[in-house]
Amino acid sequence: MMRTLMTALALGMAHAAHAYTPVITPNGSTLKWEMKDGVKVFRLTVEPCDHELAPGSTIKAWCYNGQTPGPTIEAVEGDRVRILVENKLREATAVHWHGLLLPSGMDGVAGLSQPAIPPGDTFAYEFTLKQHGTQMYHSHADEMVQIGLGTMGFFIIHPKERKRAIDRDYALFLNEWDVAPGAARPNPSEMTDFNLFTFNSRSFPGTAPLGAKPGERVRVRIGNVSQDCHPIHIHGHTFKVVATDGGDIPESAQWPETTVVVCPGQTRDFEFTAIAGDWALHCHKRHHPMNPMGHDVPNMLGVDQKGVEDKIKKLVPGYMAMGETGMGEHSQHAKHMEGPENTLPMMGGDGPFGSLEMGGMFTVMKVHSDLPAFASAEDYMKRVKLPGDLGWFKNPPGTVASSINAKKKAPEPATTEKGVYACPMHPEVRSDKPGRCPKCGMDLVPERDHH
Ligand SMILES: [Cu+2]
Repeated sequence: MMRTLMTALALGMAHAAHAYTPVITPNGSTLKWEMKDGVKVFRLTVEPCDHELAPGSTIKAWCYNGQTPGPTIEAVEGDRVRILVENKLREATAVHWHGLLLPSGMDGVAGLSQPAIPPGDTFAYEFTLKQHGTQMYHSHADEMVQIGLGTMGFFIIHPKERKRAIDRDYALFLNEWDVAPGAARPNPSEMTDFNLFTFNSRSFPGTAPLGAKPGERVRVRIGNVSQDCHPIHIHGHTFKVVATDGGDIPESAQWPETTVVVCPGQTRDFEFTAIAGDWALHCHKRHHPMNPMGHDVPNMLGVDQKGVEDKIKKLVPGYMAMGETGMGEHSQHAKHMEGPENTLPMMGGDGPFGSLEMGGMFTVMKVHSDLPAFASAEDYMKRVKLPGDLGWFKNPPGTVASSINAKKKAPEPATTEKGVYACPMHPEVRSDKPGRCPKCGMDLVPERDHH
């Protein structure tokens, strides 16, 4: 508790009164509430909205408060909450509080636990939070269509007192969509064949990075109400899954992982100590860090297409024979070949060393010692929106893979990260050579090893 408060102060969080580190929902927001007679009152409006998946592609989704995922509800165990849900759809709805322990009549299943909320009406849900953890909310009326179009969000309940403080707390909602190239309306009838995969309803290169400083304790919460299980993988770290939507996992039952499978209807929280670098964080199914146009393409690997291109160009102007040496060239797709309007290229974003041949469920965990200070979670969500935000890691000299052929050797970046050794207890103490921490006398360890 004390350390959390101190962390909140150290981070310059505006609400130092929080007994917890506020959750950041990258590319999303946190739902504001008003205190009325000891009850935290939240307001959700379900309505159609235009939602940008990434620059260049906007879909017609169904949203809470104009966004998908809806704003993250954040509260504390023991709170009494009232959530007013206004229905601005043209069909009935209901909101289910997924994983919450509450009275049956507040569970939000239209027809089972309550009458559906008709268009134009507002229903009040009210209950006391009897647990803590990463829970979700989503539509529970015409589920296939309403959830398929984006009606989902996080419901995060902090414990009254956290046993182990966390410095950074992030939440990523998984979803997948079927949007025909050139179209804007996701097809909610699709069962298996999706072509857009998202973190917080954003596809790379539209995803905001997650930031931390070396040595900080980071929690990442993953929620999923899509059609598939997603193995979420982070590079350069090992982590422990510390909680599920059912509650905390006792420390004796946690084991190290680098990938956690999150299936529909599940949440998983994992924690790790941040190690300096720019680290990929993505779904490990090969088609999920990928955008449309990677779909149903004929396999041209190793096929000699000489002559074919010229012949087809006479019939289809602008035709390009692709795929002979691989599909990496698709990352340049948007630059040299027009796709249908409102369609993301199959892959491609700019990284510090060139084109990043990724799309979909892909983002970057940026662990930088010079990470800027943020006034609040809201401040982070406003300022950090795209992969290039927060800059790129300055690699220490001699730590970047490069050609062994002197002639082709790429020059190393001119600037280098200062300090490769850090104190295990005081991550702010950093040095470019081994030594002792002036604060506690412990040996400084290479940053990679100080878990
Ligand atoms: Cu996946």
